Amino acid sequence: MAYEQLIVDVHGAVAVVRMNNTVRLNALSPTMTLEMLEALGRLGEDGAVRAIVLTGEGRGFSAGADLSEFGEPYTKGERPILSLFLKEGYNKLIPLLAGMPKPLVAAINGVAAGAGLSLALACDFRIAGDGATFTTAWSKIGLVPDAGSSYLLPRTVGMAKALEMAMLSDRVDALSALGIGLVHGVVPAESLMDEARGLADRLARLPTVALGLTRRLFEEAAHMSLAEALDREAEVQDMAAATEDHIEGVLAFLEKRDALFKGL
Ligand code: T3D
Repeated sequence: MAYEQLIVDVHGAVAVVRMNNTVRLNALSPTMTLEMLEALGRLGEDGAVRAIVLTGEGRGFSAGADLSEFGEPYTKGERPILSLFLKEGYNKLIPLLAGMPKPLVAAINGVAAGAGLSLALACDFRIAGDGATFTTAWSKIGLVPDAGSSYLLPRTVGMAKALEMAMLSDRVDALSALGIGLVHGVVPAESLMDEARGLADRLARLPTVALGLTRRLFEEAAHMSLAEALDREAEVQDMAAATEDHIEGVLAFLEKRDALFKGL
């Protein structure tokens, strides 16, 4: 399917989704947000796709909300009700990513700002090119973190670093991002997509249902007591054990061969 501000390619079991609004560093316009909802919703349901890479075209990953439409109404003195857009846009997109039943890899090729940072945070893995930078950006325009960053950023880098990033909105370079646990790895820019695809290929060969359930379990356990988490693990383990991949994994171990997982 063709999109205006998104490029979607599927190679084998891996889909690569590229944000494509390069003159604005892939700022999240309403069009792009809607297209991402459509494309990622479809890829999430496509059983042949077992891992997804999210990246940006050009020199940005995503500069966050597209501010280009804000100037005219603000100059006229109009005051925005941003919650309306948030509820229809990011508040659907972020749960779609966070609840994806297959792994997501963010290949961060350039700046990730504001809601663009949130997109990366909602992925399971973040691999940065060595020129990538990160900024919360919100405080520079008098806003608070949204698109899930109030939740995801402290859980990723810890409260102290999250508050520093959110209040100062300084640009964090790729190696510093690695140092605070914001990204899983930093690679030369020219090999970023090979590295991200390589990781996605590896993830796509793993038992997809168990990976999706693992993410869900971690998310749910964050709000539970240990006793509740133990009960939930038992329930979810029944779901994982009902998959063909579980049987294959155990038989492969016993037969001393590599498992061939099908994502079923
Ligand atoms: O309802 C709602 O939408 C509220 C939701 C809010 C969620 C958010 O994400 S709020 C945060 C929004 N994002 C920002 O405030 C970031 C704004 N951009 C920047 O601070 C800088 O551009 C960057 C740090 C991201 C990158 O800096 P740099 O020096 O590498 O690039 P640049 O020259 O500033 O930008 C290049 C072009 O992209 C430039 O256009 P031009 O001058 O070449 O025609 C710039 O205006 C444009 N651009 C960058 N970010 C945005 C943008 N255009 C629209 N919206 C943007 N967010």
